[in-house]
Amino acid sequence: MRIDIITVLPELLKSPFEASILKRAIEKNLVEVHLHNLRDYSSGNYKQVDDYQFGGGAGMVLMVEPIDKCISQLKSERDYDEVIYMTPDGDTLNQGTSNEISLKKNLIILCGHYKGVDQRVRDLFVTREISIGDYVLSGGELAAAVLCDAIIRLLPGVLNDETSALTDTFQDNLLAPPVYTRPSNYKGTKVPDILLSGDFPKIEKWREEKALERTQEKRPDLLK
Ligand code: 6GU
Repeated sequence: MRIDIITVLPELLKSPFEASILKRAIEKNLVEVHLHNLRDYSSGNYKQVDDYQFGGGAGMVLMVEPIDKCISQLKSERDYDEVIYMTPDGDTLNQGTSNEISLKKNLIILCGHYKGVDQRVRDLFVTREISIGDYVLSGGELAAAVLCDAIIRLLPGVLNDETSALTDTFQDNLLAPPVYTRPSNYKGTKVPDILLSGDFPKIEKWREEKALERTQEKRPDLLK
């Protein structure tokens, strides 16, 4: 997979890809992530990428021309499966969408800022609009990092234990069951006996029951 991220704040997006699982995925060549500073595609001496909105009103709008230039440049180099625009009025990201996007080869992710982008960007270039929840962030960068994490960890070979993404919370519309590690008795609070029993069919059944119980209690909406 290759991900090209277009942003006015590339610095904000560097560190998530320089640590832990995402870093390792890049080092193993399972994914390439390229950051593009929108300002590099602006014309004129002032490197302008945003402007006031027609009709008046507070807040700046990202201009269509620099975004067109950047996307056109990328598209001249390879075919893209999706141009994803990160915006609070997009479709809310969930595990199903993450699974689907993780199967794509080349993605462009455009980070919104200020009041967003000129509507013509959305009409002309964007194939999918994604939000990460019903709250407003200062820009699409942190949301893009969330999306990238959600999809990259699903790529084959990224997680050490290949089965571990399959047992994630949400992967079967259930929350994950409780987990424990040593010590088996911490100041009198004990790990459930069944987990120490070595009876794996029974442990599996216990985990399924607990997952269902937890989902019923915390997220009954997932069971509908
Ligand atoms: Cl994708 N962008 C911004 N600016 N705020 C958000 C968001 C995206 N998703 C939730 N809030």
